[in-house]
Amino acid sequence: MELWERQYEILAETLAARGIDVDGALSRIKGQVIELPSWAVGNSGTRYGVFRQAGAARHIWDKIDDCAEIQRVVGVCPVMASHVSWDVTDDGRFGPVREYAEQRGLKIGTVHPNTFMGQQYRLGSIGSPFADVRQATIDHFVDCVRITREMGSKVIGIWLADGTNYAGQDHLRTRKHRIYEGLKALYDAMDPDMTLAVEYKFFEPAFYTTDLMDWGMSLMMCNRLGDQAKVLVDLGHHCQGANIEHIVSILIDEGKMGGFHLNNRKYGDDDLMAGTTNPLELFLIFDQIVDASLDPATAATADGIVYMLDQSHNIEGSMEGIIQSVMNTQTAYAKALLVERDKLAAAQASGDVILANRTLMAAYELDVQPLLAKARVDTGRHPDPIVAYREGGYAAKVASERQGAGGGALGG
Ligand code: PSV
Ligand code: MN
Repeated sequence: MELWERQYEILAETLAARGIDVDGALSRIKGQVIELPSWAVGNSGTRYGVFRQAGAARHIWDKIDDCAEIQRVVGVCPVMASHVSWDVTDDGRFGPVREYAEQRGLKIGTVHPNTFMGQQYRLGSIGSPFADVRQATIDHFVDCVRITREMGSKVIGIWLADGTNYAGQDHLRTRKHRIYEGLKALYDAMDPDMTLAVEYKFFEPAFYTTDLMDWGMSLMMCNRLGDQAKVLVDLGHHCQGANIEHIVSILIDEGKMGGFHLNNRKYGDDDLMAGTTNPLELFLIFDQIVDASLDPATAATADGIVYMLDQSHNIEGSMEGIIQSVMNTQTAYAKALLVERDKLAAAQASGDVILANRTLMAAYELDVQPLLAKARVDTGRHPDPIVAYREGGYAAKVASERQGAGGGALGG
C-alpha cells in the first residue's frame, strides 16, 4: 500500500466522523474542469524583460501540445482557452487550430477577442474617441463570434484595455455610453446559446480611469445587456485587501457570476501562480461556490461557472507553473467540499462566531492531498502530476526538438 493510500484511509475516517460524503466529494473533484490558457505556455515576461525557457512553445501547435501534456498529468483540463490574435494559423484560419486541439484531446474553451495590441487602440477600442476605431473594434467583435463558432466554443471572454491616463483626457460619461454600445454590438451578434463573460480590471494599461474598472461596472453592463452576459472575475484585478469571496457570493446570488481567471495578484498583474501566497483566499472563494451549489436558488449559476487560468510564468517553467496552479486550485476546491455545512449554518444561526469560524477553518486545515491523489489514481493518473510531468520526459523532448524557441505571449 502506498503512503498516500494509508493517509487516504485516515482522512476518509476523519471525514466520515464529521458526516461528510467522501464519495460525493471525490466525484465532484473528478468532475471539475479548469481551462488552460494557450497564452501561458511559452515564454513570457514583464515589461523589463523575458527569461527564455528551453523548449518553450514557439507557435500555436506547440502550445496545443503543451496543453495536452498538462492535461495528460492533471486530468481536469481537457479545455484550452484561446486568444484570437495568438491562436491562429499564419494564413488567418481557426479551423485547423480546433482540429489539431481535438486530435490532442482538447476542446477550445473561452475565446478572447484582442482589443489591446493594435496601434489603433492607443486611445481605446470601443471607448475610443474615434468613431472609425470603435467601428473597427465592433467588426472585430462580430468576427470573434464567427471564430467562436468555428472553434466550437460557446463562451466569449472580453477584457477591455480602455481607459484614460490624464484628467480631462476624455469625457467620462460619454466613454461609458460608448463602452455599452460596443458591448451591445458584440452581445447582439452572439448566438442565443453563447455567453459573454465581461472582465474588469481597475488599472493598467490606463491609470487615471479604466472604463470597466470593477465588478460593479461589469455587473451594470451585464445587467443591461441581458441574460447571456455574466461577470468574469480575474483574481489579479482587485485592490489590495478587496474581499473577492464576498464579490463572488453577491455575483452568484445575482445570477451573474460567469467565470474566473485564476492567478495570484502579488505582481499586480502579469500574474503569478494561483493559490501560492493566498491559498486561504482561494479556499474562501470556493467555499462560497460550493455553498451556492447546494442551494437550489443559486445552484445553476454556481455550477455553470467557467474556470480558466490566466497567468504568466516569468521565472518558473510555464508547464510546471500551470500544473502547480491547477493542483492548488484543486486543493482549494477539495477543502471547500469538506466543510461541515450543517454545523456551520447552526453556528451562524446561533451567533456563535468562534464556532462558525472554527468550522470553516477545520476544513481548510485538512490535508486533502490523499483525497486528490485518490481522485487522480481512480481516473488513471499519477497521484502527483508534477512528479508525473518530471518523470514523463516531455521537457527534455521539447527542449531538444524546439531549438531556438522564441516568441512569448503577454501573460495574465
Ligand atoms: C488583462 O490583464 C488580462 O487579465 C485579460 O484577461 C487579458 O485577456 C489577459 O490578461 C491577457 O493576458
Ligand atoms: Mn484576465
